[in-house]
Amino acid sequence: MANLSPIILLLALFSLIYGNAIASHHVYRNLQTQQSSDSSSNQPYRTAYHFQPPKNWINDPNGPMRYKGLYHLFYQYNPKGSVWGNIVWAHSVSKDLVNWIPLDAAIFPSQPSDINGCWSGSATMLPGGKPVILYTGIDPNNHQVQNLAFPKNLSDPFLREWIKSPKNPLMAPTVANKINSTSFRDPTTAWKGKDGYWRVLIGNKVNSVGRAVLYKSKDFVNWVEAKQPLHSAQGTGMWECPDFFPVLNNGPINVGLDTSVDGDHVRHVLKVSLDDKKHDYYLIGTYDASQDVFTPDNSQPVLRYDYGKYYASKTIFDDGKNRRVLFGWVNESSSQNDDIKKGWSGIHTIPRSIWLHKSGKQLIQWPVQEIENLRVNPVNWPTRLLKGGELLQVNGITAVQADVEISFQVREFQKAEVLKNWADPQILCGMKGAGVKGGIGPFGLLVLASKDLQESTAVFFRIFRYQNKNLVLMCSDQSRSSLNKENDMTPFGTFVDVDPLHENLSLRTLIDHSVVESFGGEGKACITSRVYPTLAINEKAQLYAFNNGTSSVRITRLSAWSMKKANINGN
Ligand code: DQQ
Repeated sequence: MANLSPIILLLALFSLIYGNAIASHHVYRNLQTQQSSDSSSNQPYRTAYHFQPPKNWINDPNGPMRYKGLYHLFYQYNPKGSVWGNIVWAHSVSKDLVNWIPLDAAIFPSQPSDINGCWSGSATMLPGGKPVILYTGIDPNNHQVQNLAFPKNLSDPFLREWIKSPKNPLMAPTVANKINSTSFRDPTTAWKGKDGYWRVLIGNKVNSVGRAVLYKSKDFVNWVEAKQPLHSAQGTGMWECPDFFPVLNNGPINVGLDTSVDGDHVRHVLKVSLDDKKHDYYLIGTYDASQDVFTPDNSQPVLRYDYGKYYASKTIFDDGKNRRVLFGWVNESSSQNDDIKKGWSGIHTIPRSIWLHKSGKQLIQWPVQEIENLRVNPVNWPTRLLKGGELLQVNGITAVQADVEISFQVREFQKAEVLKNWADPQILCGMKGAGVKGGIGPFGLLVLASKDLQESTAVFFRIFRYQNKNLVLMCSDQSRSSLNKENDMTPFGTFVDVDPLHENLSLRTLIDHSVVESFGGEGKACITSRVYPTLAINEKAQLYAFNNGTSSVRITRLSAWSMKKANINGN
């Protein structure tokens, strides 16, 4: 019962405040060990438990792998500034996917085939547990080509030094293959067929047709393009950072498969990062290994990993815990000028376990269990009713750095607003923000809120009646997250495939200074937002549960924790 201090505001007051608005090696040595001046007073937006280097620009996660009990994360990094450019593979290692040890850059321009940049790629474990990396190099003509690198010393668990194949590039655009030299990048982890050939996908486009070009090799050095791409889709534009992996059909939750596993018990996932939209889409389908064709259940990519800010992700099979883990990049929503001023740009999400939902229709994502080791000072509420117009403060936690799980039982279904015509959920979230009173909902959390609610980010549900069914909308509405209107504060949203008549509606939100990572319906829908409050910073940030509908809902669970700082950069 402790820590439950209700502040009951009249709906009118709530609406008044909140409503209406809706090079050479030594150049790259020690590049990560220099600390930025990131004391929380002058850097309120640096995160405490999300992955980010001390300074400068980062983007895509590259070549994640597990080797000799250590997780390796490489990532696209600009050693010289906080905007994209001069791209190398920076490198960190971890025992638990939460705390990281920074190492020197692993791959940086050093041969003609990558002299203008070392772009994204993936690691593959060869027989005998030998890791190799395939990555895109930018050659002297600014052509995108694929290169191979392997560890200098396999007995070093840190895999500090990487040697490049003298045969690079191994795959290149030529007059004969007619591949567009500026749209040919981001090799996947390779998988091995029963015929003993390795296969790898390279992202590509021909006019507006996005393609996953397939290459095959017996020895990982000599690669031959297959007659047809594994898959392609009209009108989708360039496919960046493809990822292709098997998932267990109807298997236990949180169990993953090695990338080369195939069989009747398996379905396959093809993820593509659509350059035109800057979102990660995935298709679930059937892989015919004899023909090397992937037939998705839906012809066009419609499902997204994350309906907020999230891109260029990549998975690995974690053989230590028998699970598949997803890494992704979250860009800033602030202006480039602000990024230059703060001296850094970009973070990664908390790594997520990923598996196929029992319906077979979608994937489920959940933060890796290890992140729970950062939880301290739990606050638990007893079951209670949250009436229409009620706002309850969650006391007793560090609201700027928290992990919150809340579940709602919906009642009074007759009060649901009727949705006559299908609408884009993101647009619906923009039209019907947290301040727009509804029937059932909006209800959820106000995070990173200032004392007077001038600033807050609302993560919430709203239930509609559509074609005689209950339709659950989930929004992450940052339109009032900051008094600084130069940030991109477009609200995000998606529908969640949960039937609130028979199930409680759950929401988990990871709050970390400038990132709000939310998981609705036990991982059926994810939305990541970047926010830059001016008032709700550090100890001034507050957390509330709210209901701005006319119907009351029952909070069946609220558990919240302060989160300790992770050790990410040796600090
Ligand atoms: N980022 C890399 C490319 C990739 C893009 C360059 C996706 O390899 O296509 O930094 O964010």
